[in-house]
Amino acid sequence: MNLLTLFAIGRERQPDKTAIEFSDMHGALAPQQLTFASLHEQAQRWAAAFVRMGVRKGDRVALYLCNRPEFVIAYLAALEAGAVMVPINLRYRRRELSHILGDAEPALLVTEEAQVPVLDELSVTDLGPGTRVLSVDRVDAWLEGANAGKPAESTQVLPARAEETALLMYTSGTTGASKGAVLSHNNVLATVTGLLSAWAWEHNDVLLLPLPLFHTHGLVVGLHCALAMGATVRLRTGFDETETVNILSGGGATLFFAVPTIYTRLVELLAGLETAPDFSTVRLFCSGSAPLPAEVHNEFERLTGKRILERYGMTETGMNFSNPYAGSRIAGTVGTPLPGVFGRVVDAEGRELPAGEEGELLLRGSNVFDQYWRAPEKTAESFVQDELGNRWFLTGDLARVDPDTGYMTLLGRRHELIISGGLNIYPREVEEMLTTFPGIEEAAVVGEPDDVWGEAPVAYLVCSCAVDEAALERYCRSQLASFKRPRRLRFVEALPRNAMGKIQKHLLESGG
Ligand code: MLC
Ligand code: AMP
Repeated sequence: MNLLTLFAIGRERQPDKTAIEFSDMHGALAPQQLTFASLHEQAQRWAAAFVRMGVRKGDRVALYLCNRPEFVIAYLAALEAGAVMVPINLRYRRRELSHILGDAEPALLVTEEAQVPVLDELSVTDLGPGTRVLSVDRVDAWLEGANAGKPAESTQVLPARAEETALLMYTSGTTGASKGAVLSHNNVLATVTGLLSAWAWEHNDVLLLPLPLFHTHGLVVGLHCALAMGATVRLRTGFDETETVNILSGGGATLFFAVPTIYTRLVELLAGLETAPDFSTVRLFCSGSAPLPAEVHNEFERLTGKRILERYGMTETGMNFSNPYAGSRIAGTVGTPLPGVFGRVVDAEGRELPAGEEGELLLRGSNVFDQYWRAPEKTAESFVQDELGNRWFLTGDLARVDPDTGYMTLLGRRHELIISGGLNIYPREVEEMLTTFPGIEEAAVVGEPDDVWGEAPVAYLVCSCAVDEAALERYCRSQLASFKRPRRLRFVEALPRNAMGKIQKHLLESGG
């Protein structure tokens, strides 16, 4: 079994049914509807072209695309060609792109015309000599060129084995540079099959998906489950409050998956309406990727009568824990392990702790990735073996299991990490960038609570001369994805340090 064989089950159930219904909230791209059969047929044509362009088994195919049907076609085509798909966050700028492209060395970078200005900033060395760039907006030209007059049998590729790599997904690293999590077909299949049963997916489900396909939440939890089940995805380029409420109250979706920031914004909108919209045809609202505040959880239920199901996942592991589909969904918890996932909470010495005590969460199961791409040391640091020889992944998440309910609560992170609107920001990366700006001698970035984003990065700066804040903001925007730039700057004489000289960030976080 590989991902394509799983998707074939969904497709063959009703080939003429709509797989993807797409519309662009910005109006730049035309609306589209694609059946399962036509999605498959196009993916095969693209795959043949990829192979003829030289893509070989195990090669990387990077996608730098917004949510659009061509993302799905290119992804399936990459798998059909035996390649590994590398999704890239569309908000990444030159520095972040150049790191990923240099590390993954993709044979193809599939992109779109709207990204040309960003890609134009890349030099030949950023791109690498072996990377060919294709625009999905010029598909006819390269499909014709690649497929002209060549026999179809030359493009046959052996089906992937379950242990072969399907995805290389970059996650921000504690050291500043992002690292690629190598996910096999088997890893992703474990999450998908676990979720299909845990959340009672049905083939007549319709999922409204505003989340980006370049992260696990949109890609694996959303798209993969729908393709496997033969359910329809209403794919959007982003989140629009009004359209979302209209679709959900108009019977246009049975499932809605989102990050807490989206629920916060929905609650704000719903609270201002005179009559509450009727969401009775939506059978499941899910939240994940960041902590859902209990207040938002309860307020959403008060306004809609629907209780959100919160679950917990990671790029490296897919989905791990979930509140129950049938049963009590407890605010502030992520529920119990999904089928086939094992978790244990350990102390600083790695000893397993009883329920009720707080420690780091370790995970194992078929869903857990095997290694970071070309980073054996990072991989070695990220796993420990128990007395039975089982290999456990150190999640870095601090957790406690309730002794009565068995539900887990996440309490924070062992490493510094800011989660803003479901997107990860590692302070170290932002600090390193800030100190390359003239006049900034030292920088410390901390997360501060934010009503909408959950957390927002704030920079404490020690400067040798006056810094032009507007110029610094422009610099940040040119160097970093915009969501990572500090929302506030605080100029200080010195950063608080302990006797060892280590910056004491907790003093900054409390406003020191
Ligand atoms: C956008 N902006 C953000 C931001 N998203 N700022 C901080 N944090 C964010 N997350 C900023 C932009 O930089 C821009 O700033 C302004 O907001 C408007 O941008 P936009 O593109 O119009 O924003 P919007 O469409 O409203 O996006 C909000 C959002 C989006 C919540 C829909 O952030 C989002 O899709 N988040 C989810 C990401 C996700 O899928 N994470 C899952 C990772 S997987 P300016 O100044 O330029 O105007 C994972 C594992 C698991 O974590 O368990 O799922
Ligand atoms: P990423 O590296 O982008 O995949 O983010 C994974 C991290 O998101 C996890 O390690 C958690 O810290 C966090 N996360 C995911 N889901 C939840 C949740 N429901 N509650 C709190 N944190 C979460």
